[in-house]
Amino acid sequence: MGLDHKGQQHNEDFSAGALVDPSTKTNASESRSKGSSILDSNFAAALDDKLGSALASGQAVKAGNAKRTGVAFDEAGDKIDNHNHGGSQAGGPRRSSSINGDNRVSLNRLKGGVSYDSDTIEHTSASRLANRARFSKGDLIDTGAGVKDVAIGAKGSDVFFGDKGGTNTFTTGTGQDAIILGKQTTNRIFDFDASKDKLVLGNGLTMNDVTIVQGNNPGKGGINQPLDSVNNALVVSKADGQILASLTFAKAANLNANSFRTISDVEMTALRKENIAGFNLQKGAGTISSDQGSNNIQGSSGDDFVRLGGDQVKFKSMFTSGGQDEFPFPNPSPGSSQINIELKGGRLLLNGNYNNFEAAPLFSQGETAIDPNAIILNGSDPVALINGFLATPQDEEGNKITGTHIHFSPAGDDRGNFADATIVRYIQNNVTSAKAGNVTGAFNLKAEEEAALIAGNLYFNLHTNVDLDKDGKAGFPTGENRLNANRNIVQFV
Ligand SMILES: [Ca+2]
Ligand SMILES: [Ca+2]
Ligand SMILES: [Ca+2]
Repeated sequence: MGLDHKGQQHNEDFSAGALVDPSTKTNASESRSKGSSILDSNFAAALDDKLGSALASGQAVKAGNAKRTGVAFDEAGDKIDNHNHGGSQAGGPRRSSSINGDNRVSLNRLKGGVSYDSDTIEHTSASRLANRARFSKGDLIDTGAGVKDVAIGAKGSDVFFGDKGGTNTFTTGTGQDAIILGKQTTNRIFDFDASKDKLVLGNGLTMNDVTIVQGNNPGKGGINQPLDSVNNALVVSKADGQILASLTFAKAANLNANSFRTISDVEMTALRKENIAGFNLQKGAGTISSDQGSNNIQGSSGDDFVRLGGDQVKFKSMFTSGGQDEFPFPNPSPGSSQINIELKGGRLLLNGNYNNFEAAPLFSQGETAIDPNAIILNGSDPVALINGFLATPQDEEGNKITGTHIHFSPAGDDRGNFADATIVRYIQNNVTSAKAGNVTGAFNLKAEEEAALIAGNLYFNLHTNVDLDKDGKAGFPTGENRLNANRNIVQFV
C-alpha cells in the first residue's frame, strides 16, 4: 500500500537537521485549526451564496415556487474559458483591487497583509535542499523560464524552482517540499501544506519584501480561477503587488515565519548545477517525465510540463452513500454512487455507477426545463438554473452536456470544503433504470488539469432531475451526490 497524501506522512522533520538548525528555529508556529465545516466562511465565499431560508430551515424548495432572488448557483454561468492565469477574464464579479491580468494586486490591497522581520527567517542552502530531496527520493524540478510551466512532484521532498519568470503551476505531492520564489515570477501551488512545505525566497528577496494576504476575489473559473481568489493565500511583493505565490485552497493565517526560508544567489547557482551527486540529470523541453528515483529535472526556456512517469500515483475508489455528504447543498437523498479513476499518460479514465437515486440524471431525458417536482436546494431560479446549464452545451473536449460533471475544488480533506461550479468536463451517464445507471469517461487532461487531479483538487457531481418513477420525489438540480477526488483519494506509490 502506498503512502497517503501529506496528512499521513510524518517520518521526516523539515526543521530537524534538514533546512534549519533546530537551535535557531523560530517559534512562530501557531496552532490554528485547519479544518472547517460547511458552515465556515468558505461556504459563502465560494459560492457568493444566497442560500436563503430553504436549506437553513431544513426545507427544500420545489422548482415551481423557488424564490426568485437571483441566481445563487449559476452553474454554467461560471463557465469561462480562454482566460489567462491572471484571471482578468475569469468568471464572477471583479473587484477594483483585484488582479489586473498581470498577476498583480493593487498595493492598496496589501494593507491587511502580514509580514515578519527578515531576521527571524532562516537561511537554507543548496546542500540542505538537495540532501533532503535525495534522501527522500525527491526531485529537483527547474522548469526554467517560460510563460506557463507546469510541474508535478511525487512522494519525496521535492524542490521546485519558481524564480525564472512567467507563471508556474506546481503540484508538490507528499513529503516536505520546498518552492523557491523569485522576483517577477508567479507560482500557483495546488497543494501547499503549511504544516510541511516551505516557501524559499530567492533572487535576493527577503521577508521584508513580501506580504502574506488572503485573496479577496470572489470570482470563479474552475482551474482558471483568479489567482487572488478568496480561497487562496497569497505571497505578494510589496514593491509592485506582483503575486509571487498563490496557494490554492489555503489560508494565509496558517502561514508564519517558519513557513519561509531564504536562499542566496550563490547557493542557487550551486543548486542549479547539472552534476549534483545522487541525482539523475534529465534535461528536456516540453513534456518531461520523472521516474521513481531522484531526478535533477531541468526544463527549457519555453513552456514545459514535468509529469510523473510510470505508476507513481493511484487513486482510491470513491464512494458516497447519500446526499448528506454533498457540499455545499447536503440533501436527504438515499442515492449512493461509486466512481473509480485512473490516470494513464495524461488520460483520465473514469467509471462508476449509482443506485437508488430520487430521479433520473439531469439532461438524460432530453429535458430543457427543470422537472416541476424537482427540489432546488439553494432557492435559485429554476429557469435561470437550466439556462445556465444549457449555455454550456459541451465541454472543451466536445463531450455533450450531461448532469454529471467534473469540477475543480476540494472537500472532505484537511483543507476544508470548497465549491466552484465551473464545468471542467461532462461525464457520460447511462441510465439503466428510473433510479440507477452507470457513468463513464475518458478525458485527455491538459497539464494543469493533470496537476489539479494529482493535487486532490477535482470532484465529481451527479445531478438528477426527472421523476421517472412518479413517486413524487424528483431530483436535486443543485447536487445529489458529490464524490471528492481529494487528498485522501490520491495515493503516491
Ligand atoms: Ca520552462
Ligand atoms: Ca513531493
Ligand atoms: Ca422519483
